[in-house]
Amino acid sequence: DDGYRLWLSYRSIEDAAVAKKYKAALQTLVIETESPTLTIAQKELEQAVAGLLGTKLITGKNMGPGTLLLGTPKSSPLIAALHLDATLGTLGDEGFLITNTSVKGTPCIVIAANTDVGILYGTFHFIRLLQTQQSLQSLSVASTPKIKRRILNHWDNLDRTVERGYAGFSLWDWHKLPDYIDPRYADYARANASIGINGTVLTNVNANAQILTEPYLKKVAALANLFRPYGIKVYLTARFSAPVEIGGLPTADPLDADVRNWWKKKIDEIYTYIPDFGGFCIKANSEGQPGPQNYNRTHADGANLFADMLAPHNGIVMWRAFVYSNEVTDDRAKQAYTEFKPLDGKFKGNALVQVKNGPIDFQPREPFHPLFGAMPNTPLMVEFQLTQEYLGFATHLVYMAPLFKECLDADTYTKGKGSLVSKVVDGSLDHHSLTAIAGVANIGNDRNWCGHPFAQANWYAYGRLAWDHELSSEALADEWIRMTFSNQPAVIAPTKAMMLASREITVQYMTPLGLHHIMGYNHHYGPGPWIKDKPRADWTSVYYHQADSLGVGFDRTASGSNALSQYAKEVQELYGPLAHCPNKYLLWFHHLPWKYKMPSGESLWDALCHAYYNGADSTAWMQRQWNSVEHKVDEEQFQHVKSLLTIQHQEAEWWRNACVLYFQSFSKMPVPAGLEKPEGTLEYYKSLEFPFAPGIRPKW
Ligand code: BDP
Repeated sequence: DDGYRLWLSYRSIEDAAVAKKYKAALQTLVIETESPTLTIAQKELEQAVAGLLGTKLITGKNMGPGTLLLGTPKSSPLIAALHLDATLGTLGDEGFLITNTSVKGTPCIVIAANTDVGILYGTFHFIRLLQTQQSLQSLSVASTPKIKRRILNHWDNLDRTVERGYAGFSLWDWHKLPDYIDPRYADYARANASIGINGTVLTNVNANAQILTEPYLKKVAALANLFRPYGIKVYLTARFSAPVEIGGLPTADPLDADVRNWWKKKIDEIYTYIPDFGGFCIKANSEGQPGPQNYNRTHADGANLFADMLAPHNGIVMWRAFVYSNEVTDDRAKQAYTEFKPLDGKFKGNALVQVKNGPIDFQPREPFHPLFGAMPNTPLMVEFQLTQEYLGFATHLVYMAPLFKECLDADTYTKGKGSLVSKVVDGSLDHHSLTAIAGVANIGNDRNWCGHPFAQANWYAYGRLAWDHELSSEALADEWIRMTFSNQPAVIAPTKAMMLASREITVQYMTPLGLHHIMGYNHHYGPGPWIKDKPRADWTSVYYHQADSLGVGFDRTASGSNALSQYAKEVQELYGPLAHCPNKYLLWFHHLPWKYKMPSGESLWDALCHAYYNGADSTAWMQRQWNSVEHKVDEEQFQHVKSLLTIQHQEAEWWRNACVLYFQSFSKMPVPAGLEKPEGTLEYYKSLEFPFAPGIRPKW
């Protein structure tokens, strides 16, 4: 198994008793009407039954023994006769119902919804029940997504390189589109539909205006046509200066009449090719990208230009809040809030502000972004990064559901206790009906899509959480393991334990106790706490850890940058007083002496060392967990993961040694008793800097 089939591998069910029951229940598929979406559902069920049970599902219009009945009340008289309206009425456009019932005296399983796409989601849910070997008795599933737009952001360039992509080149073969439709596009769409993802931004946030030209729009339309029956809308990134670059105008000022007219025409044109085009995701005035501030206009002026032109077509604009400025010397963690908070209420109704989970940049651990809850009059969406830019690329095994959940479950307290980030994002806290979530894709044209076999779990968990953020990391790991590898308890238990611990372990060996942004320069791979003297202070590591002979950490309390003041009072109380601040955010909010006494009684220095050693040692534990499943999972997958875990273990020691030696050069304190001294010298680790990552792997 090369991993191509993802979690939809449909391996044959070994448990004979389960298979027997399933075979009896799944002989006939009844679909009374045809549509492209229903045909996809039909084919998927046929494929699943063939793979899981080795039998053929007969599709037709007549009920028989072992029938699965699919339909909407509108398209299926049999479904209409079941009078499911009360339940269906609460399920919206995408929700579904799965239940056991009987039709004209024949017992059957029904998947019903208000739309064909709802049926498709219900179908994938039903297949998941089979893959995870759930009982088909007393089925009663009614499910509807909590967030409306569940989107992947591809940072894919038109030359097929992928910014921060570690799984090959872009899936989008722009050169051969629109005439050649790679069969892989359909598999991409299937995978997304199976977890409820309903939108994809095809292009990099660092945008190229060429995508908005006619030849490219025809290519985009071909993808949109293919994705449509899977319930997936296509979105693009818009380069703010496009009116100048491809429109020949002297300015891109969002209030200039010619500029507005240019965008209006361009957007109208897009809708002639793609009538259900989703809209734009825009990065402006950030890291050198052009934006409204080039013309002394605000982010709201910029976003509203697009919102105005997209509104007649029901399109939306997702305006990113990832901004930090060269000229501003204030703490980078504060800048998005400083710029956006005053604009609350100034955005048009079809504009959302897209906010990264934390205030800096997708670090192994960050507290939630202070904008969540702070802009009640603006729909905010959260942006997670599935591609592991700061988490060891596609080489380290890091199951990210706990990271997503940590943010979603965080309490902003902006409307009292229980004002969770998830409630800001799903619109329930501030009563927004336009809701969205974005995940920066970890997908490329590697045969196994994501590079690391376990990176698929992050795509999976992201989609499932976008649908229902109340699902637990554990439940999602459980499902994914069963669907991807095996239903055997001897596989599930160690694999799940390894997955669930992996993010915390990674934090320990990379950035424990609230440290952040101390990785290699530019490529962001490997340790680089010594990085300094770069074009911007906030591109260095020393800016973030502030280590000196006295102590370490970024003081973000009132005695420092006071970034803490951007949070609600209750949050300030949690992280401000040292007595309350949890270890995980200690050095994020505080600069502390090396001898500071931790709650455990040990010194900060000792605690830091212990964290690094625990983290690195735990990667050996991960190896042991995985070794225990040998011969119980596919051999090719086993060997692949095993090799990557060996690299991860070596690199965890690399992180540990480099960071301990570096911080020791300030603390001047010994590595605590019982821990072996790091091998090599600090100079050696510094010499491992390389321009492209991953480069030479350290050997000691
Ligand atoms: C940073 C990446 C950079 C992205 C930027 C963004 O290093 O490549 O362009 O985020 O999100 O994490 O715009």
